[in-house]
Amino acid sequence: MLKLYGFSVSNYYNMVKLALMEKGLEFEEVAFYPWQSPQGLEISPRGKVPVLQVEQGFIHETSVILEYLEQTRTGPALLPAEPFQRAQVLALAREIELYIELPARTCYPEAFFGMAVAEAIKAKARDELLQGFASLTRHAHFAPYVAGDSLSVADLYFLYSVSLARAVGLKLFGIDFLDAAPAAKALLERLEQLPNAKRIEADKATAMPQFLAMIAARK
Ligand SMILES: N[C@@H](CCC(=O)N[C@@H](CS)C(=O)NCC(=O)O)C(=O)O
Repeated sequence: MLKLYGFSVSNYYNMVKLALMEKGLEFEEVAFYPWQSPQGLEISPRGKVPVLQVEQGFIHETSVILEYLEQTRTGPALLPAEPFQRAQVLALAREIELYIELPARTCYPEAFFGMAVAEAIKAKARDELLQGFASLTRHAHFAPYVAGDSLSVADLYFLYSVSLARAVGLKLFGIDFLDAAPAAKALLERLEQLPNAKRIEADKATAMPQFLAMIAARK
């Protein structure tokens, strides 16, 4: 059986978890904090989650895991089979990761974990996020999903990255990055209501206290 290694507070972990659930695949969750041991770093060289264990071994990097699942497993498709259409969806997912997730992530310590982030880092993140959201609203379809009429890998990134980046905007900059994008706001609300997304959110809420204690111990 597939095994998903990581922790429920991780937004990247939850992207893969939602893909597995939406595809109706059986999988087991394995609590995993790769930075804690040399064995962890053998499975995940950069110490990140998620990692997927399959028959032949381990696969790390969310985008790679998602493509692997698409190529090897059954269930509702989260990527088009046609190469050009597939590239369009993957480009949207990549844009969300590079231009929204990564700048927002530099502010997570202050937005979510009670630690201060340097003003220069916050200013850079704010600027990049404004551009990232402008780019997303120019390129995404929101009709009704990010890439068109069906749920795709781009929606997984959208749900789990944009929600956090939006919270960063509201908490640190007093900006709602989705203010100019009502269709995007509506999609976020709809995705949050997916039964599987609600289960994932509940698992995250359960895991949060232990995670915060671990962060405090690492400080
Ligand atoms: N490029 C990685 C990024 C994954 C990532 O950043 N995971 C975070 C949790 S959301 C993590 O493992 N952080 C641990 C750390 O950086 O020490 C992917 O796509 O899977």
